[in-house]
Amino acid sequence: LRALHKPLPLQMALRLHSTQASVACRAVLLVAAQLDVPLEVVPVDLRAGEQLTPQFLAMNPQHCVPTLQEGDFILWESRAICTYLASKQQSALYPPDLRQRATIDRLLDFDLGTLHYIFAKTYVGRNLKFIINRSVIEGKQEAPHAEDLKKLDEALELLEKFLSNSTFVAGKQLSVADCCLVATVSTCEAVNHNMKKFVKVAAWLEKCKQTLKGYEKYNTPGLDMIKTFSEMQKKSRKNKTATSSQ
Ligand SMILES: N[C@@H](CCC(=O)N[C@@H](CS)C(=O)NCC(=O)O)C(=O)O
Repeated sequence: LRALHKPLPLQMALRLHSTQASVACRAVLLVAAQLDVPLEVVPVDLRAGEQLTPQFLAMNPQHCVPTLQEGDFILWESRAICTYLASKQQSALYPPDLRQRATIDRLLDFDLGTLHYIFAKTYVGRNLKFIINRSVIEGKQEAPHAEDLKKLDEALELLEKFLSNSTFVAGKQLSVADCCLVATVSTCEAVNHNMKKFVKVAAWLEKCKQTLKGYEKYNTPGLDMIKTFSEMQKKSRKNKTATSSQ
């Protein structure tokens, strides 16, 4: 069992197949930056379908980014990549203490299954086909549904509660869960979701923006792309409403 906790040498190059606008890719890049682990980023153009090429599918049949490549070891699912990198480095971002780990896992699962899930359903599309879904680019995206907006607020309200007496999402220490949730919550902000009532969330996000290494480099450019998509969608919906009422 002890061997499980031995740090593995980071000899092999770590390659990350990634797309800048992706929440999941930004989370991994933020974790790698906190760990000072160099990643060779291989950009994947999802709109051009680069994730559907035979080579990509041979590596990852689920055809998604981020995908980590370390020699012949391939790993996808951003949160699994984050915990793998932090464990490999024996980092306090994912400490060995079982209860601390379990708490961090709870927050990672909350992000995957609750917060990010409802964010994507609300703002990306009810069919959850991100970016490659041309309707996003062509502005054919439906406006957010009221019931989804309500569920997103409920998820943010839960995060507000989790932060009520803790500095970071899983306690006093920064963890991989903060990096993942920062990527999601900053994207809620980028699409102009009304965040005003979530005071603790706003304060935590601001603290993370100020303190996370590489925040500007790894999160901001993707957020800027999301802002542009979101504005395009809103404009196109407005134009459509104006045309149909003429
Ligand atoms: N749960 C996965 C989500 C991965 C995912 O859906 N990635 C999207 C971009 S955000 C993607 O690669 N879509 C392309 C496709 O599915 O073909 C994670 O956290 O890594």
